[in-house]
Amino acid sequence: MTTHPTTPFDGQKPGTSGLRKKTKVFMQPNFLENFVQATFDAIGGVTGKTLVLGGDGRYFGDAASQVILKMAAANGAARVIVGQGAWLSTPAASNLIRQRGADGGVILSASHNPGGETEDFGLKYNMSNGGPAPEAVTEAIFARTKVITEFHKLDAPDVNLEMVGESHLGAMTVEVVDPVCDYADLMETIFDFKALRGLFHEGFTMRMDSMCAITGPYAVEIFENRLGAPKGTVVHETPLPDFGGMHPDPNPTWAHELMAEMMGDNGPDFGAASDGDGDRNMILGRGIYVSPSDSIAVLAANAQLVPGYAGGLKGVARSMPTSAAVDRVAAALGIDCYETPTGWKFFGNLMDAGRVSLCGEESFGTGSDHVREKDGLWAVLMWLNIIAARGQSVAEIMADHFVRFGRNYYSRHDYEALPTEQANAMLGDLRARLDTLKGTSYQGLTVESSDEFSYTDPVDGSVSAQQGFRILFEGGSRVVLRLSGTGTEGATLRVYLERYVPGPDGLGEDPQTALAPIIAATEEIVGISARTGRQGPDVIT
Ligand code: VG1
Ligand code: CO
Repeated sequence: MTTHPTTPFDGQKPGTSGLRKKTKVFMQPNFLENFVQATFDAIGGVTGKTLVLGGDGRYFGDAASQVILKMAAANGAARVIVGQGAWLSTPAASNLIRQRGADGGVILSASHNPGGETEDFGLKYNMSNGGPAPEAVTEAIFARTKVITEFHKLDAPDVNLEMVGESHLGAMTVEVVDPVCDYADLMETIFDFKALRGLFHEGFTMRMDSMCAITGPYAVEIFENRLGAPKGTVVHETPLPDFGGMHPDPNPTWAHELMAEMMGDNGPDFGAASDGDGDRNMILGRGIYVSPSDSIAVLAANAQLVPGYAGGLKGVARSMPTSAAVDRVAAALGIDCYETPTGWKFFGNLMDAGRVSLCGEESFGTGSDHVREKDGLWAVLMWLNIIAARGQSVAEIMADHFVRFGRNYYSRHDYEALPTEQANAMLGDLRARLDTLKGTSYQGLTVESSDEFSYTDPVDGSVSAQQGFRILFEGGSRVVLRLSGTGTEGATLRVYLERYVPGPDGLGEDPQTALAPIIAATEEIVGISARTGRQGPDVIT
């Protein structure tokens, strides 16, 4: 018997990046099975198809992999390529799908959300281009979860995923592969590994904090084994089911150990951290933090120094809440710059159509068309390659960049786990008043325009509405507000603040100070503290 009756679960709606729930929700009988079957059904079945499977090593990933393998077999899949130990970073999974010409892939991760039995789990389906399923597909999956009556699962013993090699599950081949090798090889085709080896040989120092998540094995292989950085360059390098209790979100709040080392006396030349599934990155120099919105701008401005982009960039794209720093670089380079909704799934069409080479999000996500996911270690290697080519420190590169392009002071304020109704009411009120804001002034700032962002994909014409509120002030400052689509508790309000200073004066301020008038104006307009009773944000990046 491979067909099992089931009944729908509420709330299996994929968010910004797949379905994320408390691990115990996923562990309920049939919850995972329903979602996987709905996914298979929504993509037209998996008969005869090849899939890639892997995840970030978090709790329940191995058990979930066994379920998915048995379901793929019962649904007629021809082959599933699995990372050894059910491990694959998100960018490595994207690469494997593309390299092996697979029909799609299942990534088991809740990314930057903590892991463990009492924390979060997640599942995401990627398409044959290696990128996250677009909205039309995630909506079809959700629709299917609401009417599901049965799923298919083979009754068979677990597959050994600890050893590289092939085995069979019914008529399906299970191919266990080294999760690191192909990805590391891909990096060698993009970057000047010889120059990077030279950099470390000359005594350049680096700290890479893998936060007990999936990038550890990749970072050790690339930086220590292939590039010759000293042992110990990578810390928290062993992926653990609960990430060792760390919150694998590479930002100053959660990567505080690394921050302390980089800001302290005698810190390394360069520092970086990555998230649970390896698609995010934080970049630091000795004594300096690089805002992710600035990072994508610097990478775009210097990309031609990197072998993989020596021919120039096709174009760039950023998510709407990301600062306009990269727009200025694109204008200087004479290339297109696209503005998309939050979430990497919106970049895929632009990359497939050959319109953009680099993409970035303010949330520590940068990547390029080498895969169809954002890629944390790729960003680290981009920075290293640029440092090697320019022979300058991170601080020097940043200072040069601001002098040349001006500075987009930027910060994101997160209010986590707000009561959902309260957050919805607050933004609902803002929506109702949005048209009346134009011309009104707050803290000396006059509203130039305000709207709710709606995106029309320039490649396939699909429309994604209600993607965040934008309030633009005269002089180029702005605030953006939206609710997170990756949280698992209540509602998380994200407030994105930006102010442009052309220079040459005023380029060295503290961002929170530079943004203080916009923060105060936002409070006057939206009343976040007044309505939620919160004194301030939970996380500032
Ligand atoms: C957040 C970020 C978004 C990112 C998404 C997935 O989404 O803001 O930029 O693409 O996480 O990243 P939200 O809806 O919570 O704001 V990952 O590394 O968690 O897959
Ligand atoms: Co991630």
